[in-house]
Amino acid sequence: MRRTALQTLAFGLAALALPATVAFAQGAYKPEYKLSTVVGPAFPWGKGGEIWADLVRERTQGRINIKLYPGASLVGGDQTREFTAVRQGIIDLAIGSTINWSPQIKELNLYSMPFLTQDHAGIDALTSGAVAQDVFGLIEKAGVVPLAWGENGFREVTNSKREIRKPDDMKGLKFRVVGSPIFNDTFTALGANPTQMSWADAQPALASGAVDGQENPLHIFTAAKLQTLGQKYVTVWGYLADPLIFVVNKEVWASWSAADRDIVRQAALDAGRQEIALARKGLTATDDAMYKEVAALGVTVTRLTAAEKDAFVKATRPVYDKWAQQIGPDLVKKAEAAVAARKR
Ligand code: X2X
Repeated sequence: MRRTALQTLAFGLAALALPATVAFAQGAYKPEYKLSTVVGPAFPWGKGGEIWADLVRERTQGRINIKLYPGASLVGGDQTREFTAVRQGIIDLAIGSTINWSPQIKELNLYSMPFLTQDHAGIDALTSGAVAQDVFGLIEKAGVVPLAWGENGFREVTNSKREIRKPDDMKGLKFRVVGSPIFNDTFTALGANPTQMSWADAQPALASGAVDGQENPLHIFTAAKLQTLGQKYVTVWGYLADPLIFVVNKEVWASWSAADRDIVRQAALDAGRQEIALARKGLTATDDAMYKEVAALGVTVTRLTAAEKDAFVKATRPVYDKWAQQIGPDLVKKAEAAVAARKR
């Protein structure tokens, strides 16, 4: 029996649909996708993770179900192993600090160069345009899909012993620092004794007095209640702010439909914007409520004059120059130009 034109068309369509079905089976969606962050939703960073997960769940009608794993718990709290775990697929998605991923991508140390920029406009200049494009290119080359930027925030130095106004005040103090060697260099240049440990280990070390101080954004200070761990002195020196990067494992990314990938990317951009606003709340020229909030906890908050800050800039300049070579002079020059041209 001869087929009608309509039957031929229907047969053809069914045949076309077949490879699509196979492709769908290959890219089967998991019931749950694991999202890693270092801190939870009580902090802007973790809140950003919650917002991202919620937006994706809503906009995909539950097709993509993201669960937040704070405390870098998927890598046993060792935040410096997070990036590798994303690459390997142990972690599906992450919002990671440039500091924590620097051991794998040395160029991310750019954001840890002391006093490269000291204001939000400068950070915006380093997370957009040519610099951001280079950095995302490096992350992609390392085998992970970068989607959007967030921000941990300007990191201020705190301790239990005394007010810090000049580099000399740091002499002999023990500081917990994060997992990239540039922090050892910076604190050593200032005459302090740095010791590297994870955030999970930092809190007991502060509580027991094994270390005298640490450095972190004030939103981390208040949410983690560092004043209850003996931290009585905060110096606002704004020597660097670690941006956060929203990423997805490559295979997971490839397993999603193009429409779902668009949703996940847009949700990361939206969550990133909201997260940055939370991270800057109370820390701007027009709203400095956060400094008062910290002072109200009985903490001495020291805001340096430009001349006082300059002493720290000078003392850390050799570290800056050394790391500019390691990071790559071209990228550093691009970053300096972007900061100089920033819109204020
Ligand atoms: O460990 C820290 O200090 C923290 C929470 O700020 C980071 O993960 C970079």
